[in-house]
This record gives sequence, C-alpha cells and structure tokens, in this order.
Amino acid sequence: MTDRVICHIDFDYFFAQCEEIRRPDLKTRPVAVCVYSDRGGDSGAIATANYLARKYGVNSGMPIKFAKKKLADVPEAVFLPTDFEYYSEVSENAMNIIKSHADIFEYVGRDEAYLDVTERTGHGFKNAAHLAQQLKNSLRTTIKLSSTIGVSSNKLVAKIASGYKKPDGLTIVEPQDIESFLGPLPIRTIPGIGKKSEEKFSEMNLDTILQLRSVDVFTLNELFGRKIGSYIYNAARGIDDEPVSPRHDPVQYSRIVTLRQDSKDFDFLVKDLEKLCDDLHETIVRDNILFKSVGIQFVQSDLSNKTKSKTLRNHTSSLDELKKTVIQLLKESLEDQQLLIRRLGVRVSDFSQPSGQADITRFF
Ligand code: DGT
Ligand code: CA
Ligand code: CA
Repeated sequence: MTDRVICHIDFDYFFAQCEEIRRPDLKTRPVAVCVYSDRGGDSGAIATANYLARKYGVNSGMPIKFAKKKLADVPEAVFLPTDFEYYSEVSENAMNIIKSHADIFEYVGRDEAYLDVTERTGHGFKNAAHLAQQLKNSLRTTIKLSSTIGVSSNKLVAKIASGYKKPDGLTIVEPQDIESFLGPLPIRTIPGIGKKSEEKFSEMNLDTILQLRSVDVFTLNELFGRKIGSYIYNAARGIDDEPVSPRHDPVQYSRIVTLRQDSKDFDFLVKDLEKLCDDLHETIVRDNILFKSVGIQFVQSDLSNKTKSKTLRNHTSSLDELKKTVIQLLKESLEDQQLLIRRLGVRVSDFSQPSGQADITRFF
C-alpha cells in the first residue's frame, strides 16, 4: 500500500482556448495567438494555436509571417494578440477548482499542475480515474475549459501520460503497466530530453524508450554527466520519487496597480499601497497561507523595475504586519528615489508549506 496516486493536468491549447471561451464563434475557426515583437508589422511568433490551426501546420514558436502563409487560403482564420491578464484569470479560476480535488496541489505554470490524490482515493486507481473524470467535467461545466489528465504512481509517468492523448484526454497508467506503456514511446517523450539528446540517441540507433533501456547507467553517465545520466536511466524505467510539493501560483500572491499619476510622494503612494495590501490579504486569508517574505515593486516612469523585499522573523498571515513591513519598505525605497513611479506592487512569498524541490529536468 505504498504506491502513490498522482495526476498531472494540462489545459488544452491554453491561450487559444481562452480566446474561444470568451468568443465561442472562434471554435469552428483556426485560431493563432501571436506574440508581436516591437518591430511592428507581422514580426513575432505564434504562442499557441487551436487544433484546427494546427491541422494546417501552425505551431508554437513559429514566426507569425510563416503561420499566415500556412493559413493564406483560409479566410476564416484568426490571428489574435496575447492577453496574459485574461489567461491568468482563467487559470486562477481553474486552479481553484483543481486544488479542491487534491490532497497536495503543486502549481507548475499557468496551464499545468500536479495533484497528489493518494489519500482521497485510498491508493486506488479506479477511484483516481473517477476523480480525474470528475475534475475534467467540473472544469468543462464551470469554466468551459477542456483539459488533459495523466494518472500514475509518480510525477514523471503522470506527466508523460497527460501528453499521450490530447486534447480532452485521460490516460491512466497503473504501476504494473508503466514499463509496457513507456516502452514503445519515442525517447523524446521523457521530459527534459530535447532535440540534441534525441539526436545523440538516434546516432546510437536508439529511438524508443524500450531501446533506451539497453544502455547501462555508466554509459549514460559518461554521455550526460552523473545527475542527468541517472535521471534518464530511471526515467526509461518509469522510476521517479519526486514528491508533489505544495506550491502555489506566485502571481496570485501579488498585486500591482497603475497610479493615477506618476509620483514619488510618500503620502500619495501609501494610500494605494494600503489598498493593495487589503486586497492581497483577502486572497491570503481565503487560501489559508502563511508568508515570511514581503516585497514591493516600482515600475518607474522610464518603465524600468525596482524591487525591495524583507524577510520576516516568523511566518504570518497578519494584515498589520504586512502593512507595517510594506510601509517601511516604501520609506526606505523612497530615500534615494530619482525617477517618478508609474506602477506600484506588493507581493508576499516564502510560504510556510514546504516549497517545491527543484525538478531534475531544470538542469537540461
Ligand atoms: P497543448 O498541446 O494542447 O497543451 O497546447 P498548449 O498551447 O496549451 O501548449 P503548452 O501546454 O505547451 O503551453 C501552454 C501555453 O504556453 C500555450 O498556450 C502558450 C504558451 N507557449 C507554449 N509554447 C510557446 C512558445 O514557443 N512561445 C510562446 N511565446 N508561448 C508558448
Ligand atoms: Ca497545455
Ligand atoms: Ca503546459
């Protein structure tokens, strides 16, 4: 009974799906969300595209000009600029639903999270399949968001499983099936294995994870160094002990406002700052969070950023302490303030729940 039950959830074609949510007429049209560069015109790249646009060969990272060529004969195709604030709002709503389905919730990014559901499923994969389906339904009915979930006994295989069938997929890989599930998949499906490593393996005539298992750990260590070598060795066998560690969206615990006028006057700034604290504190109370670090941020009149933060002696959720610290930081920051301030922000961090351990894949 030591097996864990872990889900990895990933929202489908996220930015483009957000656009479909607020404009349902887009659902039947190819949609590409673009990050325009400041050079103007069509210079820039595609952030993501819905599955209709992908059918025409439009993909993340592709130059906008190139994507427009692919869709040149499709008059109903739409190209939209990114609206990160709106995507974050959709993400926050979805994450709140996801949290309520998890024993331990780990935020990975705007469209991705891990859930440890071992306890609430009583270590059972039948229950987990049911829970995952319920979670998908709940996101679909309340937010109209489609997502894909992978379920297995560790984070690595749960993540690979969530990438297995997209969009709107649900893939369950029980512990006894892990090796046979992974075997036929291309080596590239192992998180952290990029194009370069894939080429290295391809030169050795290794394409599938099953074939990768024929390479001993010493050879892998020689090729990639010990840390990554042993990661790959274990990953090929579906072995991963990384815990799901409670982690929240850092953006959720910050607030920023554009001032009515640029200023560096303490009495003017402190009013907005207190309002930001009140607002942020509501979220802190709602999520039952204790913080130990408090920071303020200035966006200055030339749009440069300035931040200052302070670590408290103990974890707290006190509004008084938040305000007191923020006001002190404001005073200190204004002492040598040259430029006027245009936007003002507050954030808390360093939460009492242990924060996530670095993922090995970060070393790639
Ligand atoms: P999928 O495959 O259905 O999960 O599609 P996405 O679009 O959700 O892909 P994912 O999960 O890899 O990425 C989540 C979001 O991150 C995506 O909606 C847009 C953004 N993103 C992904 N790749 C790129 C990229 O190459 N450039 C930029 N600017 N943004 C990207
Ligand atoms: Ca996604
Ligand atoms: Ca993702």
